[in-house]
Amino acid sequence: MNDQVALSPTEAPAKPATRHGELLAWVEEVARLTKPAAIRWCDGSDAEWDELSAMLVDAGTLVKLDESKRPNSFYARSDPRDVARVESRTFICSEKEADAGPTNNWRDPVEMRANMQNLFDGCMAGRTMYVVPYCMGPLGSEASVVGVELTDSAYVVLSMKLMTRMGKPALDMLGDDGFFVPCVHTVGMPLTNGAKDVPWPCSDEKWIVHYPETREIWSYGSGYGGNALLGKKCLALRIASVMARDDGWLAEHMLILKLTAPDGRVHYVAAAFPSACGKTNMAMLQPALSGWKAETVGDDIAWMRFGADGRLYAVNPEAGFFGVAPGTGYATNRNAVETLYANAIFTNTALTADGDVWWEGLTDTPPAGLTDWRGDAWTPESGSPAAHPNARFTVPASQCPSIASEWDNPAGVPISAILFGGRRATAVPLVTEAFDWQHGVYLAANVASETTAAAEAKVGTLRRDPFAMLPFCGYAISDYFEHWLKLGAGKENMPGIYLVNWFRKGQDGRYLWPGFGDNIRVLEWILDRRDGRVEAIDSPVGRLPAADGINVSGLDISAEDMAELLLVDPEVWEEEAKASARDFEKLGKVPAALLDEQRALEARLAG
Ligand code: GTP
Ligand code: SPV
Ligand code: MN
Repeated sequence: MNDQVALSPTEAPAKPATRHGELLAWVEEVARLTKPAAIRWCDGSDAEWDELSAMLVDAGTLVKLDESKRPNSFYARSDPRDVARVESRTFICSEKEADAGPTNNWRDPVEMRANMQNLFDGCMAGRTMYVVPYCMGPLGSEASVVGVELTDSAYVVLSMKLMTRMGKPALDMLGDDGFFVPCVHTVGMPLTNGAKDVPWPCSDEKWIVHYPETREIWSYGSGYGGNALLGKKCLALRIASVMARDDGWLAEHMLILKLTAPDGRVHYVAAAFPSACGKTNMAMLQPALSGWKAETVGDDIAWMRFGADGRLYAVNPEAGFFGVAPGTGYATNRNAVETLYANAIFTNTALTADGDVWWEGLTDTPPAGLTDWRGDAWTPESGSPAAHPNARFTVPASQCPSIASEWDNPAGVPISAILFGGRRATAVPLVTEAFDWQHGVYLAANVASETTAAAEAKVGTLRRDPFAMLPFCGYAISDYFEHWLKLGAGKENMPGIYLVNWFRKGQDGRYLWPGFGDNIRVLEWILDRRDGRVEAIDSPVGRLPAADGINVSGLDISAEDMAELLLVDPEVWEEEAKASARDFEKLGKVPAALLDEQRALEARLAG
């Protein structure tokens, strides 16, 4: 029998396939508030996907791509005002303001709840409320977390099917009384009095609201990924980071990569770079050095816990990739392009005349007859990009040609090295090894990056983004530093910590490092360090490769460029250290150990 029901709440009782009393009561309560025309329990089946995608094609939300070119794939154009995460509208509503810390927007939870009650009253009128059970992490694993998202967006339902373990298996895992994170999402455009729908409903008013203590999420007004797919940044990072603090683990904005050396040594690394700074690319890296093999475990989020052997093991809680499209091509990321052969949703790319998608960087020359992300005819003379810079693809991870066989293993993979990085045109060397765990935490706390199109703010200005978690830490960042310090203190088997920078530029404004597949050269050095096979040179900021430490065989790079990539300029670093000290003051009560590191850096620079 089919478990799906599409019934008006006023009609015969809906028949959800669960006897979870708390869940049933909560769904009813939210329906009473939001007043949808119907409730539908999603089972995650292919039949459900077919039905909802056909419905969205009829509604004009999705365009079906040419079945012979890209089977079972769809294209969406968002409202131009709904293209990225809205950090200014993201709130952490902890009971105490100090627990949200100075880098999060805080509101009193009591006031916020009242505000949400008003805002959500009748917000789903004329729409279906979908009940979307999903699991972050492998099904059946004790370390996984079940969420249930109530949403009035079928686009969100389809995206959740690609990005998570969604539907019946998640509901089954929940049982009759399991824990789940309640997540309520609306596009914030009720269809009252028979109002006509639009292809991409959303609201000018946006609220992305988290209650960390009670592990709840409410999201209003946006259909964009990070604002609307609540399992991702809201649950797997903001709420999970709080759970991780409470229970002694880590929820991080990190890719997970498996590397096999030519001699068969296997290492796993995790890497945190801010949004649109290269995680997906590194997760799918195609090694430029022969003999190396790279496989993908995760591209955006890592949950890390200690194993019985005292090592840190990482799990990718997601089941799909929500990746930046522009810049993704055969030359930079062949694995991503090949992952996208079918069963994908593309949002805000350009559409080709023959029913396929295109974006800057997919091919060198754009095909003729493109329609841009705004829906206008586009030519290279149009003066603006055909794809929005934050255009994204959504696709199952299992389709990736480089996916590692252990990618959905509940035990996770043991991490040898953790990399941090950002877009730094100046100052920061290609790679720096932390002296020890505490120094590594200091380096990570000082990650800064030139901003990208993944969030609403201006692109290209340098901002401090500790651990690449600034927009995603669900509690006070100073407490988060403390958590990291404690977690590694006195432990022998901790991963090494490395600061990397693929984005250093020369005087002439060009990137000094080729990046992408050539990043294996840096990874080789890092893993050789882990295996005690290569020396490093102490500098005031950390340990660096020797002048000839990075394997550049087969690479066309001048000795001058290489020297500049590894340069630690004392004058520049005097300024860097001052900036770090200034920024620490903005981060709340930074742990004493990091202030010690700050003074130690200043002392080494004064030398
Ligand atoms: P989120 O999904 O927003 O968290 O981003 P991400 O960190 O996964 O970023 P992604 O890998 O999608 O990279 C975004 C942009 O960085 C793309 O335009 C890439 O072309 C560019 N990029 C990635 N790796 C490199 C690199 O090694 N060198 C240079 N120069 N650019 C890179
Ligand atoms: C990011 O912005 O870091 C992303 C995309 O990975 S989103 O899920 O929208 O946050
Ligand atoms: Mn991300």
